[in-house]
Amino acid sequence: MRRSAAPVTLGFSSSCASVGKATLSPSEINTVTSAAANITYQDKGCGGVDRVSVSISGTSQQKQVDLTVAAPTAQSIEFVSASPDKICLKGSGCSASSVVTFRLKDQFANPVAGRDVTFDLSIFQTSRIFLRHLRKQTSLAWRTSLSLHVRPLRQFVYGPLCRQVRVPQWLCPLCRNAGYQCRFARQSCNCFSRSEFNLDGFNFDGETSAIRVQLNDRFGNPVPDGTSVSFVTEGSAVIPARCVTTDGVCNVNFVSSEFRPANGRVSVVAYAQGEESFDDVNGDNVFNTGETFSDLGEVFVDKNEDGALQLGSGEYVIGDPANGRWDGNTFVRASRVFVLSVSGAQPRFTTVDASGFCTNTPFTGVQLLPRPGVASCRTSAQICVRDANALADALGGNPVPSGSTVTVTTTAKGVSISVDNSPVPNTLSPTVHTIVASLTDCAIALTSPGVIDLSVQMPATSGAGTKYTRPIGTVE
Ligand SMILES: [Ca+2]
Ligand SMILES: [Ca+2]
Ligand SMILES: [Ca+2]
Ligand SMILES: [Ca+2]
Repeated sequence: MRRSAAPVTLGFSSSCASVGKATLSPSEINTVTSAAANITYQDKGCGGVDRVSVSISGTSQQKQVDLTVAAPTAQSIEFVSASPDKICLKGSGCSASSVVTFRLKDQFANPVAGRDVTFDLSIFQTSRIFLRHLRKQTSLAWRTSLSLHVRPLRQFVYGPLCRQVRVPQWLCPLCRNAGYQCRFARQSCNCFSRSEFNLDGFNFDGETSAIRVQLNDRFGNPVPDGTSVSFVTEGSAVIPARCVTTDGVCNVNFVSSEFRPANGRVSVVAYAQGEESFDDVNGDNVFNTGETFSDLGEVFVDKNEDGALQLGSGEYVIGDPANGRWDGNTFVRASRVFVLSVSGAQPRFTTVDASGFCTNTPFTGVQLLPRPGVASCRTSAQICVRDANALADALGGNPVPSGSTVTVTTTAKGVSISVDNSPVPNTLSPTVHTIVASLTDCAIALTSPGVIDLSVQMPATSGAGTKYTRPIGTVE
């Protein structure tokens, strides 16, 4: 530009500067008294050829120069979105694929278009999760996206694997929800365990039995953290009545209190959202028509322990009747019985049948007759110990509280006497105990006969616990 006779104002602009991909500094020079006007051009991801214009203010005088700017360097990749933001195994109740979008950025945080982006999912790619596109070019919107698919394969653990294989953070929220399954069908599941079966709870409030519930998915792996488990009890209380899992497990307590069923037997059911288990005959990890499955019906508290729902007796909790179809979104459940054992009254003693089971026949006494000689210097008898709750007989009766100790003594001389199965274990049934009388010296007869006393020491739930002693026979 020729030198001007008088000061003028020059304005500078460029295509890239107008969209923020370059700066011109200064963009205007007010007074030009020298032959040249200098400005600084700074690239901010322009790329290609940028036309820089200079014009004299108030005139139509204008000049352009084309500046070749090196293409921007992609410096970072930014996660934009995943839609949907959760993927599941096919048939697990949500989409099995998701479109994940990224933005490629240069050193000035400007989007970079027209570049190939390669995606890699490490071990997921060929086995468990795969990508529809391994390479895509960023679009004019400077974005690229890929489809992420879950392929159900054996032994795939979404959550834990996400952590194990160092999948980028953005993927982890996707890798949840493999469907829940607690293996109730074969009744072999340890989903619902409790620390005490027969609590000293009929006479005392606040006796607790710790409940532990574990939920596994169809691969036997923990369900996602935060899975909610609800409890409904026939009597006493489960505190809290709901818990959420961590590593597939949550814990609550069964606590003795009113209401107490007259027979002391309290059914508790735990339930959670889940799927019906199935026999995966073809090994593809999804349910296929023709595969056998557990067709779950309503969730109910089986108050009378008959294994069936009686709608009229308040057993119903939630859910629909069995429908003959496999359901991927229903309620899995497990139930257990807790016994509120009586410790405030004399236990009952009944006989034991030839198979070793308790009968309801009162124990009327036994004569133990140990005699010198190998065969007979030792003799035994069995007795059934049950709590004072006679109403429980129809259901097999109630045991005394776990932890109760059973002991025998005798006034006979020249003999020792013992009883087994003490302390009373966790059980839902009355306990069978074998009383053994052995001559002190197998070659020497009893010095004198005597009475056998059997004692049941109740647990020290409140104070020392009551000790009940009764004669049950003689050693002669
Ligand atoms: Ca299958
Ligand atoms: Ca069903
Ligand atoms: Ca029932
Ligand atoms: Ca009951």
